[in-house]
Amino acid sequence: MVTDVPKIDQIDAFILDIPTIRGHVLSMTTMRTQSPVIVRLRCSDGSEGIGEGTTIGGLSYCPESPESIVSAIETYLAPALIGQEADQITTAIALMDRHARGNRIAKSAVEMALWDALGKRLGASVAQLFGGQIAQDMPVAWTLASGNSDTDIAEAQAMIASHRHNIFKLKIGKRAVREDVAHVGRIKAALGDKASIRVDVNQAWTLADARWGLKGLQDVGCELVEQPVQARYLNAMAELTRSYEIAVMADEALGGPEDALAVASKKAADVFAVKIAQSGGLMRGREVISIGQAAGIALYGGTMLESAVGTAAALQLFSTVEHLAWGTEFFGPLLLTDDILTTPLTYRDFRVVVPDGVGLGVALDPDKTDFYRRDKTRSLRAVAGA
Ligand code: MUC
Ligand code: MG
Repeated sequence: MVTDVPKIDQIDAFILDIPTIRGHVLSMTTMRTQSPVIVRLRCSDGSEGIGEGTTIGGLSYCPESPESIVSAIETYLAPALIGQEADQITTAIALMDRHARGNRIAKSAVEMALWDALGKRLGASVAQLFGGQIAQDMPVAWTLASGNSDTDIAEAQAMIASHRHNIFKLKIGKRAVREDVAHVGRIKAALGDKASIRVDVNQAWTLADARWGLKGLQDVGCELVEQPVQARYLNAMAELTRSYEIAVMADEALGGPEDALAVASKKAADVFAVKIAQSGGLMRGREVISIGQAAGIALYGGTMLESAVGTAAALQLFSTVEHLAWGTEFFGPLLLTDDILTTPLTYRDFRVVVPDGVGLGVALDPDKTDFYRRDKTRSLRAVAGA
């Protein structure tokens, strides 16, 4: 008997524009809207998968934008994959790499949809496809980035009181180093031992700034500094890693397994912030995790401030990782004024819960996606043929 092998029939990508709950002030931009790209992939047997490719602040964070992600998928990745066997994800990854250099976030969004569809066909979660779920939930940090110390303190106190977060990442790097250190010190003094305080500089400092900064930050009780200098300055990262007690985390320096190997061999970080999109997909993200584990580098689940679809993918993958020493920051959906799932993800007791179910374990609410869709001429229902 010949069984029909499901083929990839259709791949659609569209941008949502969802307001954030407040301005999110980063060293390179202030976000007031997040624009996730949602991918919907349909297979010849009727099975479907969804994925997400999201970046931060237009083109200010990395070389991909929401518009470039859609364009790369529609113009290059989808034509390369239509007609291919939907189960052959490794082949699909190789084909995408052959047809397009870079464009990691676009590739990641398509790959995510392939894993979701495969899981649904097999009746398995994506965590099962990656070897099996170990964790049911995981610690989840919140980013304080209002731009004002008093507002940040009030926000953190409310989060602690409601048992939503007690790990806080402060976005710094926009002001002078001493002002930033004073800002972090005020927040740590107000919250005391009730909170873990970390900072993300998003590459804004020179090495000289960073020497002052790391010394000042560890003196005020900050536990970790993320990407203090430019991603390509691995020697500077290595100097900072060995010179101070405060942990140094690589984020923008990690664009996939090759970068992870370079950071590890230069001893340029104590911690990897592993992001699926920045790694180029779940498979590459898993490889970055393995390189970190092999090198004795601690792990942290990072975010591109994805909506709930990308966040669910991260929960599925990281639930298979044995030890996440620094927890996660999978709070993306909470930064948005609205959720796009039929059943939102669960945040409780300072943790985020891995969704149950097949594939990514989540479903899009078509009313919400229609409402937030930038190109409103085609609704999700029309795309789905429903
Ligand atoms: C980044 O650089 O880590 C993650 C959390 C947040 O607030 O911003 C992002 C990006
Ligand atoms: Mg970062």
